[in-house]
Amino acid sequence: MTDRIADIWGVRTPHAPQQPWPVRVDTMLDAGVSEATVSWVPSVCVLCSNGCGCEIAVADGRMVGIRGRDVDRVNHGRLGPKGLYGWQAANSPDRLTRPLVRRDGVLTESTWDEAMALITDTSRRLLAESGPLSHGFYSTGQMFIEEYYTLGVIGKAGLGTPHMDGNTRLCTATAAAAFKENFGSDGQPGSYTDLDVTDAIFLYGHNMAETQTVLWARILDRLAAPNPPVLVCVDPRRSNVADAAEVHLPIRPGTNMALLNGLIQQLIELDAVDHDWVAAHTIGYDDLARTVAAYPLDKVADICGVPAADIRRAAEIFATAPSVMSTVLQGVYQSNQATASACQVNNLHLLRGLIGRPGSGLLQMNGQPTAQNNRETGAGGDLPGFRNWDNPEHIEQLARLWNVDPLKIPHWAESTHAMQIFRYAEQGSIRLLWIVGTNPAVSMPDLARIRRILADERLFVIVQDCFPTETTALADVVLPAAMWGERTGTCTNVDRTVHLSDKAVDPPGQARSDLDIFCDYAKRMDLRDRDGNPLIGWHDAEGAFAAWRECTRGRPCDYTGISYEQLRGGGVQWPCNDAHPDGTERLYTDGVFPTAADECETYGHDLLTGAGVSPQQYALLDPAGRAILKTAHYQPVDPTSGDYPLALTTGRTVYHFHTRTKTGRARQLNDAAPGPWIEVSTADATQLGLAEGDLALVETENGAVRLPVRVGRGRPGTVFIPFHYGTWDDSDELPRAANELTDTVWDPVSKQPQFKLAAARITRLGPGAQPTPAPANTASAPAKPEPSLAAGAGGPRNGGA
Ligand SMILES: Nc1nc2c(c(=O)[nH]1)N[C@H]1C(S)=C(S)[C@@H](COP(=O)(O)OP(=O)(O)OC[C@H]3O[C@@H](n4cnc5c(=O)[nH]c(N)nc54)[C@H](O)[C@@H]3O)O[C@H]1N2
Ligand SMILES: Nc1nc2c(c(=O)[nH]1)N[C@H]1C(S)=C(S)[C@@H](COP(=O)(O)OP(=O)(O)OC[C@H]3O[C@@H](n4cnc5c(=O)[nH]c(N)nc54)[C@H](O)[C@@H]3O)O[C@H]1N2
Ligand code: SF4
Ligand SMILES: [Mo]
Repeated sequence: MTDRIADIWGVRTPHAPQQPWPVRVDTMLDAGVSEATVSWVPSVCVLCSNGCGCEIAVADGRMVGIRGRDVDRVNHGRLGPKGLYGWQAANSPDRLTRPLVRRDGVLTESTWDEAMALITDTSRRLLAESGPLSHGFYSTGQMFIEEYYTLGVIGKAGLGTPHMDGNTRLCTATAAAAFKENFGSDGQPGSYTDLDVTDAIFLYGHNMAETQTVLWARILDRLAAPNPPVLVCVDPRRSNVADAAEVHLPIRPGTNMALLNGLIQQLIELDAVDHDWVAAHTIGYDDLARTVAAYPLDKVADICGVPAADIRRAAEIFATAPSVMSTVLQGVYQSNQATASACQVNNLHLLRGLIGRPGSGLLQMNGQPTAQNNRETGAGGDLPGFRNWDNPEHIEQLARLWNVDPLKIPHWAESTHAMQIFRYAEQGSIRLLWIVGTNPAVSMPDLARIRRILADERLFVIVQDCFPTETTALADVVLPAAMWGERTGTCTNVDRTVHLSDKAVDPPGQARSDLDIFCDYAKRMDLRDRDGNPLIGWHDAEGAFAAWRECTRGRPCDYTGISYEQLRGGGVQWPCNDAHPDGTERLYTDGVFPTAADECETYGHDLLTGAGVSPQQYALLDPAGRAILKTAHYQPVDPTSGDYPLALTTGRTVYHFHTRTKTGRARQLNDAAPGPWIEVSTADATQLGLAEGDLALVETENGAVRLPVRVGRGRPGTVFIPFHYGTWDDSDELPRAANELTDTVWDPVSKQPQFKLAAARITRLGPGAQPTPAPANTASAPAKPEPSLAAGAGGPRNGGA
């Protein structure tokens, strides 16, 4: 194998439109292990939403390697750096192997019986004292369908608490919200195969080169062949995506909405609207046209801080390309006016009817491997099967399915979003908080506050994880969870491809699967249905999957035709049912959307204020299968303020996944990006007297961190910090997490926090002792290549496997 730390996307296998993407099988095995002597277990990589099919190499009951699955529709055998190296974390010696219980202030090894008894005693006492509103669940985008669905039924039909959400709120709540607002329901319309034939690709706030590396390889392979697509990149950073783009719009952070309203205005001015299609398949055109008329080119260029000619060129590409794919991610979802902006990308496609056709569609990207499933199954803020909180018939359907009183299902209001769950915990009304598969003590905004909430004596905190983390350190009970590869389950990637991940090895020590833990809780709590039968009537993954399938019958995400057996042959796209036994490549091919009042997942919201549309108002609107064009005016935010003159954005580097509980334990990945940094533009560096490698103090109103400086290629006035680095492996514990700095602010519609906007200032502390540990081959590349920086990613200390 080549050094896939240095060579992030692997060798090019060019492919022209209409030709299948060639197969290239990427393999990584432990030193001394040969392919011939291992057994291979089918699985799917869970280190991002791309969902690359893979096989886990097993020898002597241990995971010893991985390879991409050649037959899989998602990756045709490829894996990226995280997929190739990240699995090694499973074998890390510091896995959690026993439940821990806090005694006299100290987390102490315990037994499952003792830990579960403590949990159920506390749970029963709080239910008796103050009812289900005392319980909150904060889960993840990284479990399997079977686990989410079980958790959702426990919370919604067993306990009856509305306080359930996932870290998916931080991740892709906006993707779901935008689909619901425009199309009536969540559900990704497009397919990855669209990228194989499309003429133009627009990437909005999406650094795909680092965050979905295999999908980016698919695009690079088109760029290396005849008739490549034209790329447009909207991102304040100079990423590898920006480098490959024909047009790069490095807009001022927070101005997406102005840009998108401007692009729509241009589209209308260029007379590129397909008026027949719009009349037949949408409502709301006149309002939209009236609103965007206020966004002429020069005004938008001024707001966004990019040349008018470049915006015009981007609009012309969108207006004239025979087919267009758009992708949207955190530069939109975690920025100003998240849902409103994401909706404008949907609108652009609707205006030209570029949806549901080969080469034309949308990826309102997911981030986490199974974020989609949290949204589908109802473990978070949504009802299972994309059902509508405000539709009594949808609640009835669930009550019948679960055989419980409809009043048990807490549907008097939309369920509580993550930021509000933490607020209730802070105020003391939530007194039991069960955290599963997420590390909020690093990943939530304003960490000083989050630590204070979790450490409060009044709050009983359960944390279910595979590793010790900054969050387990604050728990009252820690439950050791089986990892990927140590249990069976299914998940769905961003183009609706469902994969099965089979159990390859046993979990270490006493660790148990999340599914087993939830079933055990339900049993010990004696949760029952209306007839006195156990509420959770299944005991293993396949049983849970069968129950989930029934829940999806007749819904947009119909899984009824999918079996484990079928999935062992490779991924299948939902809906898959009697009518579509092999799955469905694209949604909305007939231009009919799930907006009918009895079908839709929401009646919608005002995009500026988040105020809900009532059932009566929706009935008057009566979209009846037509998509809804909706917009709002740009609301200016100033991401800077007097004492804090810089706009701080945060995000990712290619070599790490989130809070690094996995990638930080894989030697190759950790060596490639061993510590955090702050990226400063050349102009700002000059003004502040900062040089590459200096140590700087970065402050916002919320906190301060000390970081080495990378003089990079970003937009003047904007600085960037990767958010991966907490403190678990940091001996001197300097405050260094990006979220020490971020604000508690969220989008009014999707309730997704704004991680991409904080006002900051930087002060030089002095020269640093070491070179800045930022990779030199990605968006964090230095403005001036220096030989001393060759030791960045791919350098001598980072030799591949
Ligand atoms: N290597 C790696 N890959 C991952 C992950 C990971 O942790 N590491 N995590 C996965 C997950 S859960 C997610 S959600 C995705 C996230 O994937 P991305 O969204 O691609 O990643 P980010 O780095 O968070 O943000 C993308 C870009 O948004 C830009 N941005 C900031 N503010 C604005 C703005 O106002 N407007 C615009 N247009 N752009 C702006 C930033 O400059 C940044 O380059 O990645 C997934 N893949
Ligand atoms: N400043 C800033 N903050 C951000 C972001 C940003 O761009 N900037 N991005 C946000 C986004 S998009 C996301 S998705 C979040 C991610 O934030 P987190 O969810 O906190 O990140 P992870 O490190 O993935 O945490 C997952 C935890 O689950 C554990 N785990 C993994 N697999 C399993 C499993 O199967 N079972 C159980 N029980 N545990 C498991 C891991 O060990 C880890 O501790 O961060 C958000 N925070
Ligand atoms: S692109 Fe995502 S799913 Fe594929 S190997 Fe990389 S991390 Fe895994
Ligand atoms: Mo995410």
